[in-house]
Amino acid sequence: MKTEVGIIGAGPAGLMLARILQHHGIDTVILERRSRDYVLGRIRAGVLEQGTVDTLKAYGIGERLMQEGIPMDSMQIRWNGERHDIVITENGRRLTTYGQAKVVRDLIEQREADGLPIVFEAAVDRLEDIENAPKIYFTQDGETRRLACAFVAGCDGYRGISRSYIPDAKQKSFLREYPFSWFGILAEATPHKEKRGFSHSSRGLAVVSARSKSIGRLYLQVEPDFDVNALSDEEIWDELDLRMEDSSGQRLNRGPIIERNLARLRGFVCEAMQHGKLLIAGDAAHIVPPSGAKGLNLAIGDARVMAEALRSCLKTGDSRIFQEYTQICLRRIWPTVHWSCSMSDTFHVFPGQTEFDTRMQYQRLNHWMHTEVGARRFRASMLGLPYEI
Ligand code: FAS
Repeated sequence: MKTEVGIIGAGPAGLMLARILQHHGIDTVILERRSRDYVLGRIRAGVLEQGTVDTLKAYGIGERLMQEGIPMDSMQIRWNGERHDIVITENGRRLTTYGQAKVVRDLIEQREADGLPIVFEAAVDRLEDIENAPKIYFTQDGETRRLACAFVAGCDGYRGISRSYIPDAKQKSFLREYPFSWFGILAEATPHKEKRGFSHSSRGLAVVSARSKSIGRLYLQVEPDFDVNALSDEEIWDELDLRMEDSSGQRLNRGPIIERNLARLRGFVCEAMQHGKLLIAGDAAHIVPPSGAKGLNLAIGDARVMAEALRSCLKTGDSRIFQEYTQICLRRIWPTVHWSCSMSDTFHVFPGQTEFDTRMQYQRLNHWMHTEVGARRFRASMLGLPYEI
């Protein structure tokens, strides 16, 4: 097989990159190790920054997003049994709740409608000659096949293989593991208007959000290796109500829990995002704790820069953006990782945390909710940084 850009991974980064390159008339092949159903069934992110919404719309993937997306104009933050609201729209910019599974579905269905190749159940095993004439070797139906390309886009997530082909990736990688995980549930329960957002409680963080008008996405801070089947549905709702306690006395709307998963919390950045004709993007290069709801949004931001770097190389021979790819992406990655880690440091209860530590967390929450400069910082960070490209 031959193409201009070989893309490893059919997640948000790989699919968005392919869509933008298609717009510029650049051939791509996407190689995805999982099945189509598996990729479409993965429940992950859910909050889109305005920039992500605008990018999807700019490349013709906005129709269902406009119909089904739920605008999020304010957030509720709870701590010490009190609820505090903050408006998070600014100059027409806002957050939109629209599940990652729907973003991936829309991008895959559009690509298939355009008759463009996504090879599912094709696990990339190795890369060759990425300095000159890259070749991607992958296994499909037990056979090893080869894709020759001008450039390789490593969009294969945190556990993908592409980062390992960047010589200085190991020593330029920085990792922080948090001593807890997020136990996430999907529930057939209409999200309660007066009971949503983030809550800091002495029992640990809780997050209540919506995936649609009838499906709730809720999280509890748990031990790192928590057994997702340890609690009954009733016990989970009781724990969520305890942590979302405020003076209103209201409780969450309950319903059957249809999905349970566990996400480890870590912050990770690899400051080496390219080597030869290989560029990496998204979770292959960085991981943010989900507390900032930034993982998917950062992946889209990287895809925009990579698409422009490859377009200018392939269409005009100008390699300036290609050479600067890593630095341009890092200018958005580190501040976003910092914000997501600040949210994690503020809302979670850490092992051995003292009452003094808790009051420091209250102070930061107070600063964000009730000071002009703090609220501006909170709003700007939640809405996301502007794009350079
Ligand atoms: P992805 O991991 O989405 O995609 C990589 C793709 O590459 C996968 O489909 C994988 O199968 C494929 N692949 C890997 N190795 C391959 C190989 N050798 N050959 C071929 N294909 C290969 N982010 C938020 O913003 N908010 C959230 O609430 C949130 N919740 C999350 C919950 C969980 C459980 C997880 C795991 C992540 C969550 N995230 C969240 C982060 C998540 O949304 C990521 O940031 C996002 O998927 C990144 O997209 P990609 O970089 O495309 O990587």
